[in-house]
Amino acid sequence: MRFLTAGESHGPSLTAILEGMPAGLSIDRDKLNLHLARRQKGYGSGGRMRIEKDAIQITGGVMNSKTTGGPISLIIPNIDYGSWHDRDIPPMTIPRPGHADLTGTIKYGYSDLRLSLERASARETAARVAVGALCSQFLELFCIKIGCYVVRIGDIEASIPEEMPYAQRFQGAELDELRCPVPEAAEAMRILIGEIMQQKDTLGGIFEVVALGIPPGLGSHVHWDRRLDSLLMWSVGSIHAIKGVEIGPAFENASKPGSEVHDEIFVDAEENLVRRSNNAGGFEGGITTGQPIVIRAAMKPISTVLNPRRSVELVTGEAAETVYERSDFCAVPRAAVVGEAMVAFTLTNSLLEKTGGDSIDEVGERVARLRRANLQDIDLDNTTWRFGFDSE
Ligand code: EPS
Repeated sequence: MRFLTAGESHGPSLTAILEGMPAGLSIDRDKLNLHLARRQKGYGSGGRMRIEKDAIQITGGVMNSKTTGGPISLIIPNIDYGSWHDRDIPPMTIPRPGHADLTGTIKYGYSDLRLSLERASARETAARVAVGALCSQFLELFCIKIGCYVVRIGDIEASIPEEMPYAQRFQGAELDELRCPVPEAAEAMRILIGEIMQQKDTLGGIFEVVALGIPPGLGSHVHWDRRLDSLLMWSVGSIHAIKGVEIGPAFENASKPGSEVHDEIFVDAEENLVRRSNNAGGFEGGITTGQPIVIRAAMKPISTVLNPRRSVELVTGEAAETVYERSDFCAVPRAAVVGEAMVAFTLTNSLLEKTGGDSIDEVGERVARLRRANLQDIDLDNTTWRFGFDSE
């Protein structure tokens, strides 16, 4: 499977084309729109979110609410286009530190920095969420559920009790404007964002995306670009302003001895091979263990800071301060929903790579036959064997 997006932040629309979805998947457009609305929530957004009311138009690959197997084309109109179309706008000549204004202009030789801004803008993530929402409808057929929540904004950390079930975390996140499942922490985050808005500054943070019900055996240890944990890190790391991604508590694990990190293996009464911890975040050797997949991502503070930053006027070469651009103050809750979408796409792709299948029925039969982490599914010879290569 693959997908492309096209469109500028203030252009007529965003477009996504998703190729490789099997035929026969029922698509609920209202549910897709719900995912778009989830991405638009979140205290700390700027004025743009009051303008846009994202809604999907499906213009290819879905007929009578079912996928045909053809490329699926999704369009999300930009309502704000109306206020930009055919207007004369002042030149933008002072690059904002942290944004793609300068790097994009150096690379593409633009005549105005705004050309960088238009495509670099995180507005593009609406199209990714549309794709991810479609993939989630596919994964739900196989009882795979993905959710996300915020664990840090600035220096406020939500200490989520380890025993809090994921379902409760997801539910708590859906009910909170900051997508934080710990109410006291959410309140502190809200106050902090309020202060940062007053100070005309911005904040980043950390979110978690968790996938439940994943069968063991997706991904592979045999080659670098087939390790599913690294594919997930890539896909989440590709989201605007994401500068770090870890699988499980990877950075915390790095300071502990192995005896405290690796998830010991036990057999339960039904002969399932089970773990009592999940420090591996759902992966061993780049392959899913069947445990929840846990991905954590660090988002830098939004780079459009209302407080002027020192920069350079590129026409004169003089030192200059950045000028006001409308933007968000904190977008971590929204980035979490985008993270969920990227994980949904990457896992759908991985499941389809494992099963193949052109129609949902074919995929369903093959998913049902996947090996599980159960003694019955493991067929070891238990005899001495010759370690040999035919290299001479
Ligand atoms: C963005 C700047 C803001 C954000 C935008 C991303 O838009 P504007 O420049 O129009 O005020 O609101 O995000 C969205 C519009 C969105 O839908 O997420 C940027 O520069 O990245």
